Amino acid sequence: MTVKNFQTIVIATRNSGKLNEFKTLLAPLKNRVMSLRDAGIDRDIEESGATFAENARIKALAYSRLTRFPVLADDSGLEVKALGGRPGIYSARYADPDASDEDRNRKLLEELESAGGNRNARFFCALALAREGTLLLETDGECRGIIAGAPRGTNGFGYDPVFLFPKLGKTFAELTREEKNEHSHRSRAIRNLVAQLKQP
Ligand code: ITT
Repeated sequence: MTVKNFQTIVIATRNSGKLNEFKTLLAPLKNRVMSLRDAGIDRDIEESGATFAENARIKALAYSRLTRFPVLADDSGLEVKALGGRPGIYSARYADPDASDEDRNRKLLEELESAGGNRNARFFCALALAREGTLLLETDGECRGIIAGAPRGTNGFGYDPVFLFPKLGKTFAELTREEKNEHSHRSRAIRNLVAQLKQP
């Protein structure tokens, strides 16, 4: 199986920040990248798994039963050491359902302030590729960093303003799109996926 077998890939996410990153990261493959909306899918799938990998698999398999195109799903999030790995798989659901990214970042900084201790963290991304109810591939990628004292930067999405990437001395929200796409958990997971797709 090679990536050339897939003229079109549906990206199973409703998160526009993720979708934009996938479009850029998958551009070199020259496959057509469709969103769920492009594919006419409006159902939401419950993320009932206990790990990032399980949730990615659940989303990829469920959405792949609703289209004839292969489906790539991402489950990702931020794990903070001093918070015992939280928010982790609950990163999107940390704080109230109608909370904004800013609200979640504020809550994280406050919680970390009271927890004290070290501010080490990592972003993790699990990917699953499925076609018509069959799982084809799974990969993951991580990026280690430190939670900043206060939000910085306006690029990216989600927890990017509070995630300091020590190698560049900037938060992910201060990186250009190209810089984030070179180092992020998602780009590492995609590189792993492409490498597996290229295997004979
Ligand atoms: P889909 O399930 O539709 O893909 P979602 O936003 O609910 O969208 P997840 O359940 O995987 O996706 O939650 C991931 C959350 O983790 C996301 O909402 C962000 O808050 C955070 N996150 C993941 N990747 C991130 C990144 O690259 N930068 C900043 N925050 C990120």
